[in-house]
Amino acid sequence: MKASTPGTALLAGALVVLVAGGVWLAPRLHPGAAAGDCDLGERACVQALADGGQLTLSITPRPIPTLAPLTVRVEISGSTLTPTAVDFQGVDMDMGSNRAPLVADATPATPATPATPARGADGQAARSFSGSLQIPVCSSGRMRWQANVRFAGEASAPAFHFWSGASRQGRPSALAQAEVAGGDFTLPGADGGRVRPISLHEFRGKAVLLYFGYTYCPDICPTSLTLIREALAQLSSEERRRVQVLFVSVDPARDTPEHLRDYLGFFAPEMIGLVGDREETARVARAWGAFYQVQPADEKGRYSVDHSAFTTVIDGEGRFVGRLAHGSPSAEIVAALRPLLAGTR
Ligand SMILES: [Cu+2]
Repeated sequence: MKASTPGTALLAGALVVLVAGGVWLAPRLHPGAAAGDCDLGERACVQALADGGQLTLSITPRPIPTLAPLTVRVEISGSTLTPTAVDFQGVDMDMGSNRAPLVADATPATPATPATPARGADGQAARSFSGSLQIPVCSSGRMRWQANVRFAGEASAPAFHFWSGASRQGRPSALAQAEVAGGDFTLPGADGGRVRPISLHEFRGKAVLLYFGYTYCPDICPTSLTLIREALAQLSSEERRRVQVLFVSVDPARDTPEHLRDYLGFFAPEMIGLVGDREETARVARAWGAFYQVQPADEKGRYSVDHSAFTTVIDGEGRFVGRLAHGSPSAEIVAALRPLLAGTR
């Protein structure tokens, strides 16, 4: 289609208005870039709005649970804007689109005391909205999220941030303990060019790092594997021979032993990938305290798998030693391995 000159001018004019409008809207709806510093995982966060109003967003329960529903609550006062939804996005990794639609809370009929309800700067009663959703997790460790409140008319407030999992201050110590049944297991894996059943007990005498993940994982697994690779590089060749990394796929529908071998070879050739059927995978994960949940596929059939992202440390007797939280620096991984390699435990 070819636009006439007046049509083009009109379009250009509309574009100028749109851009100018956007420029005008942007600073007005983004008055507090520092709002992102408020951690919703710790408290309710407040933002000033363009029209002098005030927006408060809170999430319960806290600490933010994993794989459990969240209730979000938006309170707005002194503003004509109407919030319609809160969009949640993973900051460290793309976890898809997660929207909590907001429904206006019923206005309290008669305030119990003359002082209520809360009033905004202009003296208008605060309106409140709530919704709930479940945010996916790919980590039992902390994971950064952002929340954007959307308004009718598609405008959205700047991002609020929060962390799921452990709080910002309380990062788990290097080796966390857990109630783990553990035990031997056997799953198909690629041993060089040959696929065969591989058992944990084959690695007696070695320190084992056991990780549950999947090769399509966009961010969390590669991060963990990179840190493990860095840790392995810090060991002497003698120490390194006595460490075995086992990567159990939580995505048996897509991962194969060969695919895992090629993927893991990128990080360290001695890592072994194991992939069983659904039941076997679930049994091993349960025994070692890992969890995962396959998410619904999008229209193109793509899906992600939420999963715990700690690394389990197992001693030379096949016993649980502890867990390294996701993102543990390589030095912490080495520190967890050294006592096992030295035979001091
Ligand atoms: Cu992953």
